[in-house]
Amino acid sequence: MALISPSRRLRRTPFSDGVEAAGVKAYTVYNHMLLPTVFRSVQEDYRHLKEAVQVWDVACERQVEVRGPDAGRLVQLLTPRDLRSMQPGQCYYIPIVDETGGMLNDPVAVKLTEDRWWISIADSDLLYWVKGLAYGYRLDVLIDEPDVSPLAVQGPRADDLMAAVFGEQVRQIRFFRFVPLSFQGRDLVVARSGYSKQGGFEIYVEGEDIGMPLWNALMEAGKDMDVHAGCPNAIERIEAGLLSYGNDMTDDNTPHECGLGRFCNTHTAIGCIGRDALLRVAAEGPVKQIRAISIAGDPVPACDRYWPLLADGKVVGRVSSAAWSPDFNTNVAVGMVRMTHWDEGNVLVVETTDGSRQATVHEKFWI
Ligand code: THG
Repeated sequence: MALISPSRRLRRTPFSDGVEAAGVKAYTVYNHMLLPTVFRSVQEDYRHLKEAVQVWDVACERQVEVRGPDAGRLVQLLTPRDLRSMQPGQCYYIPIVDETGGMLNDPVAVKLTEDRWWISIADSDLLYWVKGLAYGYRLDVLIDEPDVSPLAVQGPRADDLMAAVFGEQVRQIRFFRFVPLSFQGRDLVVARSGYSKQGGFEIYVEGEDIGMPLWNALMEAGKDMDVHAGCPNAIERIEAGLLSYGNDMTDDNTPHECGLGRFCNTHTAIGCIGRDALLRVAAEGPVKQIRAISIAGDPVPACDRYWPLLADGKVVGRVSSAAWSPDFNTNVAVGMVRMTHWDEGNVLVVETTDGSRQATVHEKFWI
């Protein structure tokens, strides 16, 4: 593919200088911002992520900050996940739906205090929907995109690296919890979370001026831990079944179709905009759903359009993401499959960009 022209619209991040110095080889665009996709090669990055520790510029996971007395009420309008038991210091993965139950985003919600939340968004312009609801419902809230840029530290040695920079207390942080920790005299939110299954943290870097100082401190402290710049890895995230909004699902899909029913409490999520629509679809159950798919043969090309899934020559689904997995010695993929063909072991045909292959449906992802 040709190169993408840089411009101001395609935003740099507080860590871009470090990313470039580390030899980034490719970017994608996410929330109108640069997101690295390759450093050494996708396969070398994958191996290193599973064996060492990486620092990821995920500043493109922008925050929608909701602040004010109606903040909690507004966040509950957005999601069918019941937020009543959520405490300050917790993060929740929340599907966000429109009035039809269609997915608008699948962010991580960060509850800072009762009346201050961050919604750490996937790739869609959620800010406008949130602002529109606040205005339409005349809520007492302020909504903006603050100067907050997540930096992820992921991999089996993440605890050691984070302890070297932030102190031993990082080891006590529980999954999807956060604590404020000091770096150069500034308190930063540090959560145990991240877009991989290798373990690690996300630092919500508040103030772009400390972006490079923190990046450099992590690289320096990690010298004897084989630290390297990394990024969300296409292979690992498919093995893990971590979904990518805009790729694997859109506003055409309900959370149930996405396999996110476990993050919905639609009966008790009073206020949720899509509640009535979701109660109807949840009663019937979805007729298609996200599945892990293995694709036979040599490594497949990048999946940059839907690949039809066929049974007896008829379309019964589509593949939306795929990659060669060195650890499982097969192509791993994410697909949406009709109910008639979604059972474990079902054998289908996938029409990839370079020809038809055998595809097998699985009920569980690989890791
Ligand atoms: N971290 C933060 N913001 C984000 C992402 C992130 N914004 C964009 C994108 N990623 C949002 N999508 C996801 C998808 C999956 C998860 C988090 C964000 C995730 N899922 C785990 C799982 O499904 O196993 C755990 C969910 C849970 O148990 O609550 O982590 O990565 N800040």
